[in-house]
Amino acid sequence: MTDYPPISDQLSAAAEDPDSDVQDLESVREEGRRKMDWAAQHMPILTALRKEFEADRPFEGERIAMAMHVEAKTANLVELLADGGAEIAITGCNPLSTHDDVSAALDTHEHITSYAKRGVDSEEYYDAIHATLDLEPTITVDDGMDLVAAVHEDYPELIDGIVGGAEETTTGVHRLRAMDEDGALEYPVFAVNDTPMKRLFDNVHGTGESSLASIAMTTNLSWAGKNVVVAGYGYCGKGVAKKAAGQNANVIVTEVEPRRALEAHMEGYDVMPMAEAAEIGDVFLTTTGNRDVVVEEHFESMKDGVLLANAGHFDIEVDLEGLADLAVDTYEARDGVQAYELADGRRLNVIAEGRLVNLAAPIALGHPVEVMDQSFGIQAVCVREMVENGEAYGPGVHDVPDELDKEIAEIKLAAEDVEFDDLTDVQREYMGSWDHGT
Ligand code: RBV
Repeated sequence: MTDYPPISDQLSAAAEDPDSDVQDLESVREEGRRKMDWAAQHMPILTALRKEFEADRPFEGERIAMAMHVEAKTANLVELLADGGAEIAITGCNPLSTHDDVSAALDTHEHITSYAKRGVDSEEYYDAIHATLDLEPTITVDDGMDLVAAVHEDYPELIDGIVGGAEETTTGVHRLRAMDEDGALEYPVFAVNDTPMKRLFDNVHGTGESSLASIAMTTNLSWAGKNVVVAGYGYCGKGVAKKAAGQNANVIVTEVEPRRALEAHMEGYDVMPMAEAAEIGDVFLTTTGNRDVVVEEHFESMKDGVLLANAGHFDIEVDLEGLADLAVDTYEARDGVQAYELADGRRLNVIAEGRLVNLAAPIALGHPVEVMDQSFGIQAVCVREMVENGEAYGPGVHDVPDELDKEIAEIKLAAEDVEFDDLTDVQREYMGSWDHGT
């Protein structure tokens, strides 16, 4: 058992401290609820699933531990699962992405305990992860795999009671697959990230729009005419590049994978090594999921005033330790912007401490509501599938059944009043045959 307190206790204690600017808990919760209601108004998929889950109560008796970005859209997913019968303990999956008011609003629900708090240090972050596991979950829902890691490393005795899990993001799926290859993953986990309904929308449009919006709002700077260096041309990089080009930036892509480099080239972007891009870039945005993408040799050739931001999962894509070593001075240039001044006077500006810029910047709101409705719709039906058919899946990473992905697409199309065609019997037979040649 851990004794890490839920957000309500943390905020109540803070509100009593005369030096703190935390308001009374009731007002904080009301603001959180207001944000949730706004998001819910634009989440037709979760709204449709709510009707189903409230009627069927598919999660009755289940205990779900979750580590996700605790903000308004995620909160609607959490309540959906709770109102479908589950008992839930949730914490953040990034030290800076939690909205405390939303976390507090969630924590009022009879069947939800939220430990998420913004600005926690590394020890508190992991204490909160462990606190969710006190629930002895039957299901885990992760964004980045920190929960699965904590279960396997610190609480292996829980594994027998866990039916399965679901993973939200590219980096989490990547880590899970590495774990699976090592034979170390001991329960089934759905790769939610890899479904078309998630990755083609959330990773591309969500990351693109929200990263650029966060940077613009944090800096009050324009994209037009800037050289924007996008590191990595995966789904997230594609979105960032496309949206930056749409804002009249000159997009430069760096890649390590030849086909992706070629794809970016054929899309009309400049492709070059980071060492060259470093000399001409105005904004650097990493989306690789790897580490040490922008490092000392690059800092040394950058222009004065550049912006450095990360839209990949962890804060290791820009080598901040190396940058700190190089700097003669650092200071907060704006809320959410740390300036590193080098010996020759150049200032390199790091946004949101090199953490997920679309979620961790002070004014960040995460991906747009509509794309998270899709991603969380998949999460919800994956949890339902694990509860209903978990025994059909052995330990390891599993693709989400295509039928579930299509179910979410159909709910969304119906909500948007979009009708689409169906194959005729003749067409269906033709597509299944091999003997109709020229
Ligand atoms: N993401 N969540 C939000 N709740 O506002 N925004 C983005 C939100 C998820 C997204 O699905 C991505 O895969 C993951 O965050 C990266 O941590």
